[in-house]
Amino acid sequence: MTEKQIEYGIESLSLEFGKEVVDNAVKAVEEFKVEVPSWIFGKFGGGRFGDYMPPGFATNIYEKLDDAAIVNKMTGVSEQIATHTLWDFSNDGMEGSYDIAVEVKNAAESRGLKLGSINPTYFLKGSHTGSLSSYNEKVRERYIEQTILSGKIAEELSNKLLTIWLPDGTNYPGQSELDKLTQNTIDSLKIISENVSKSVRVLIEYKVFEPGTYSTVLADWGSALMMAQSYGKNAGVLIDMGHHYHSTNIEQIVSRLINSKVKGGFHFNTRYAADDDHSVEPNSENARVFYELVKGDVVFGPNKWDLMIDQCSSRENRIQAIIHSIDSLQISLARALLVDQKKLMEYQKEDSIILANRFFNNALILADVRPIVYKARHNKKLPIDPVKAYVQSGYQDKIEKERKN
Ligand code: LRH
Ligand code: MN
Repeated sequence: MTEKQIEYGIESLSLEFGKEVVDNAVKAVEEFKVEVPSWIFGKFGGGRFGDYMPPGFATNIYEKLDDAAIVNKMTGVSEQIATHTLWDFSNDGMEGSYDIAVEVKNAAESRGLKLGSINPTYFLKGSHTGSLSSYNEKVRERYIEQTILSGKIAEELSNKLLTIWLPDGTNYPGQSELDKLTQNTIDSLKIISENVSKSVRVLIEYKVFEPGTYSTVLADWGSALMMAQSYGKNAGVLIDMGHHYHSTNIEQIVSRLINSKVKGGFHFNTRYAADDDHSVEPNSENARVFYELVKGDVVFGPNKWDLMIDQCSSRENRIQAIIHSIDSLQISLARALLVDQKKLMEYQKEDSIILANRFFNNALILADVRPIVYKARHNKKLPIDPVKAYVQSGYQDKIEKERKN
């Protein structure tokens, strides 16, 4: 889109939605930040179809930081990077190391990045009987230790955010007592909360199934909220877009948590089948989610939610995929900011259902907000189309030559 087209687009949107509303949306897109995961750039679990990796993938945390740095250079919004303790701060995938975390923090900062959420790793070797819920006391102790270390890293080396996702669950009825798994988890989290600084925010992530099939200890927002409340005031709930049954109204979960002033966070991605972790799509569901985040005033400011991307799908070019996700989130934010909430409320009060729905979708689905996103980038002297700019940057050729993989 040329500068002229962007100006025409802004003018047309201003005529329809109001100049102040559009200017405010441009400003919001300029200020928007989102965290990217280290694990999108490198090798992760193979699966039934072998472990194909696109050429040039990162082979260690330092190459992952190089890739995150080019994403931040192209988008200007992703200086914060999420890490996984046994993937990024460990030599053997069994024990996390504070000293390695210090090295990684320094390496991140030398690339204009900073450490974000710290994810203890509860799903590598030794987690087959579960982690914080395991019947095996030794196993629970090991994961409690790793979580306390991760809490120390979050407190002293990153943005004081610890995000906990447990793969814990069962595959057969009778395999484990369901209440015992819940109580073991509550007891483990209690020990953790007594040994991790209260200055550290803790977000509990739920997932409806996988790897557990018959049961999952943290299967829905309710079970995550229960654990957060038993952990303490500095805990909340982390919503991953791919962790729900189809037809689950995710934006309603967001509105409930905001309404109850529960601390929250997001792992954005897209799924078509199950927990696919694909690149974020600029679809109507994400626009409706951002409408609740904007209306709840948790995108910016003191009650800000922690907004992160969590994707790791195998076939596509990873760096293009994460830049595409950032673009889709900026588009979803701009759409949500075009909704005139006062006018919408008028339709709702007069019970004009279709008029309200059409008015809502006019902003969230039909409005072409690309001029708003492009103008924000232009104002920050950033590439108008960061995916295309990345392709033209020559970085991909460079890493494919250097990394020979
Ligand atoms: C679990 C999950 C969790 C991460 C992992 C990489 O499916 O969403 O957030 O720890 O992916
Ligand atoms: Mn996730």
